[in-house]
Amino acid sequence: MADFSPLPVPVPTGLDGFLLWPEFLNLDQQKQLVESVRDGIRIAPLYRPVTPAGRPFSVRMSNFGPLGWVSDREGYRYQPHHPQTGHAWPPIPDLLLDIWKATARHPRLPDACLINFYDADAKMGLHQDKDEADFSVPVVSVSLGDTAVFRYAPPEGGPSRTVKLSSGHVCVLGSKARLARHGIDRILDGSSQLLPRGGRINLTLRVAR
Ligand code: MD6
Ligand code: FE
Repeated sequence: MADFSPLPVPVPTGLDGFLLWPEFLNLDQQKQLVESVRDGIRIAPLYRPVTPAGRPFSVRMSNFGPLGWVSDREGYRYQPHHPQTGHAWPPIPDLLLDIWKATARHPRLPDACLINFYDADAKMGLHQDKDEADFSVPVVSVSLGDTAVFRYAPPEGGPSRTVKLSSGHVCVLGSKARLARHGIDRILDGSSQLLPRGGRINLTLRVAR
């Protein structure tokens, strides 16, 4: 079990409930997670979902956990199987569960972990994570590989700001920031050596049900 105590003080983000720990993970832990993602996507290959309007995402996705987040013509939802293979998603790696325990500070454990893969041109539009049953449970996010420009704005609206999410950074959207609007403006191509072919992996842990 990875020991993340004592928990460092998160850096200020200007948004109550948006917690950010730069370099939370050391290089060994980052490499271990990359290996886990490689293993996971051998079972549950990355695929490119479409929005309910039929527009392909620029991000490719897969999931770990009893439930996985999917999007298609029917809408957004969590489901226990990969939409293309029909197989169950692989289990959430222990290191991710340890990161959750250290940072979410919530009695429940995640039942879903979305894997987002960004190549240099991929983006994610501003959105709120609203497909979960209980918004009192935070969402924990882990960044690996190239740095991303993360945009966020208060849930009630108002001006947005940006922060860079680099490899090993962990952030939490919880309490008053649980429904913050957020997205990825762009990827800084070549900013990390972690992934030999470049790109960025984002892992978001949630309690879906
Ligand atoms: C990303 N992140 O970092 C996209 N959602 O690639 C998210 O959509 C996200 O970072 C909920 C909580 C934290 C996040
Ligand atoms: Fe999100």
